[in-house]
Amino acid sequence: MKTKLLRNAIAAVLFGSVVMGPAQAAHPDGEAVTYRPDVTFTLRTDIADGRLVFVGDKGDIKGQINPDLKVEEGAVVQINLVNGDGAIHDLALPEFGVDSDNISGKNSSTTVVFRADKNGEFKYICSLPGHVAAGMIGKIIVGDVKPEPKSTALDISKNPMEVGTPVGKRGPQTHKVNLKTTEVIGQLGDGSTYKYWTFNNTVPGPFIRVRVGDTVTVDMANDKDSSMIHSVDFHAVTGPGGGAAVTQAAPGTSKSFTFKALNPGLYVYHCATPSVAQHISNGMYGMILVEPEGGLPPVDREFYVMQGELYTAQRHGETGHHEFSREKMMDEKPEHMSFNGNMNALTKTHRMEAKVGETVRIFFGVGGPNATSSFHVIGEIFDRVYNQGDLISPPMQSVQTTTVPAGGATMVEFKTEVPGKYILVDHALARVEKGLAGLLHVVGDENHDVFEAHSAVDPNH
Ligand SMILES: [Cu+2]
Repeated sequence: MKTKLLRNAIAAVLFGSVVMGPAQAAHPDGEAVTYRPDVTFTLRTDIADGRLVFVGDKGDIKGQINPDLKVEEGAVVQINLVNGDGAIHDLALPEFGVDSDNISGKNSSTTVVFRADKNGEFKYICSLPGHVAAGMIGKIIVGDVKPEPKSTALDISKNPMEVGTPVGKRGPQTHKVNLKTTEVIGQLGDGSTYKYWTFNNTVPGPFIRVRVGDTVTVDMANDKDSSMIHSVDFHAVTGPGGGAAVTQAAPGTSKSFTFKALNPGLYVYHCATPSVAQHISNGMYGMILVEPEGGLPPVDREFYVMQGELYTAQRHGETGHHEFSREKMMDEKPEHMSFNGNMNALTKTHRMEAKVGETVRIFFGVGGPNATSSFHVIGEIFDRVYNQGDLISPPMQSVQTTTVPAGGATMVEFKTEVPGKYILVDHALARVEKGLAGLLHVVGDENHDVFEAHSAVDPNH
């Protein structure tokens, strides 16, 4: 039974009980849980002063013994339990009907998810005989929680609606692209910051849109307040370093070059100054679209979305300033993953919206520097995938998930049929818990021919 509850809880996190239903089995009286928890805690079992205890493992409760867990009423709460002492333990919240699997090996772990659907103080315990008496009991306090202070740092997140102007039927032209490289303290999540390195103060940098045959002059200025040399390598450029060989600019200096866009396609650009992986991770990437002759077919909505990773000494979810960790980068173990620069970019800050019946196009790229994305929109099927950003070959059709390599891109299109919230993810879904999610809100009339709910659709989903 416990195994079943755990499996249901995980399924609830990944898929939402709107789809999966069984999450309700874990708490028959409660509301369904949603795809992403509102708040996550990690507790580690330990022995302290001769007692068995839970110790906060991350974030604001780090190091506290049997910490108070404070959550808002109605929040979907995830608690991860890590076995720190090697004895058999579990995690139970009897007032919410929650009881995890038993875990016994040192560093084994389990997870429970539930909705804190009533106000008040409740207990969390280890339900093994004698363990409460030995000290494994703490409080969860539901209600009246002050929201995390909003960071006042610069919002570096890129607005996904800033996609430039379609080229249409015009002939070749010349363009000037101005890029300014900066190093700025930006908002990472609620109450946390990071020193981003950017093109034009956003992550990703500007979406550049030209036509095949166009001649483009890139003027790149490195801010005088920078501490690093920066540069730019366009994957759309045929020439030394994609431009990086002629744009290594010291702080306060500028570099320039001109190229002809020979191949249509959707291309990544990025800084290419050592350590290149660090410059990219810190935010120095963007995309350039080279439209084919005659332009792309018109659609109703276009969005610009890029995936990236941050490697920090501090753990994901901690408040305060986060600092780069070279060690974690070399191990390819990111703490944070995001669409469009930070944790809130496409879930809270920028609202991507389409109406039922509209055609949506997403220009999707991976800055990386390291992870390949399994790009997927939950509840939608890509009608067309311009695989690898290839705009010449006929697109793939009716695709669920498409792989996008680091330093690569794809263009996907689909028609919306049913209103709701559609979640953009990398289907390597552990990454959702590192911040990698975006929402597409589809508004309009129900379409019961295509989808009919037989229970209430969770408004938070
Ligand atoms: Cu750089």
